[in-house]
Amino acid sequence: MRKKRIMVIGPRGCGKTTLVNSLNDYAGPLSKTQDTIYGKNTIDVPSAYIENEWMYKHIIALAQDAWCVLLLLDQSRTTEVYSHGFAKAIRCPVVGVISKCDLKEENRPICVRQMGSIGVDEPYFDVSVPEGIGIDELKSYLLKLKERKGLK
Ligand SMILES: Nc1nc2c(ncn2[C@@H]2O[C@H](COP(=O)(O)OP(=O)(O)OP(=O)(O)O)[C@@H](O)[C@H]2O)c(=O)[nH]1
Ligand SMILES: [Mg+2]
Repeated sequence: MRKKRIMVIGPRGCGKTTLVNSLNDYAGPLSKTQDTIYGKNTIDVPSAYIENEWMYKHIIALAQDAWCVLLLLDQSRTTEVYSHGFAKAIRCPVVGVISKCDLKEENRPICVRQMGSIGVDEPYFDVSVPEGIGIDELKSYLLKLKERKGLK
């Protein structure tokens, strides 16, 4: 069986590749991600897949290669991009990540509300990779989740 990975989805520029690099212990340059990138532990999904509802089927298909999905919301920019209940269409666990938590703290309640409407259950992880916030908590949660799924 193909190795399962952590799939990362989210709106344009929300910090997917930054988070993916951290989950792969990789420090490299960033540029807009146009294609789906399979990393050591991760699948970095282009934002176009969630910005266009007709592309949702690609996310559902890619999720077959994932043991969990990190669904990102950008705390610095709260335009709604996911459709209502979207997370419920994904069969592996969906973990809510509020990225850029170092910016616009006043937007946190909006992000929490959006997570609920997308169908993501708590806990939500507030993360800022550049500021080193929340990443250790997220990693240890994922490790436990993986163990619980009998994957480790
Ligand atoms: N302040 C702040 N900036 C961040 C954070 N995470 C990422 N960034 C910055 O946001 C910009 C976009 O980050 P990326 O990781 O390329 O975002 P992405 O979601 O992969 O972008 P696309 O592939 O274009 O959709 C970069 O300039 C990052 O340095 C964060 O937590 N806080
Ligand atoms: Mg990217």
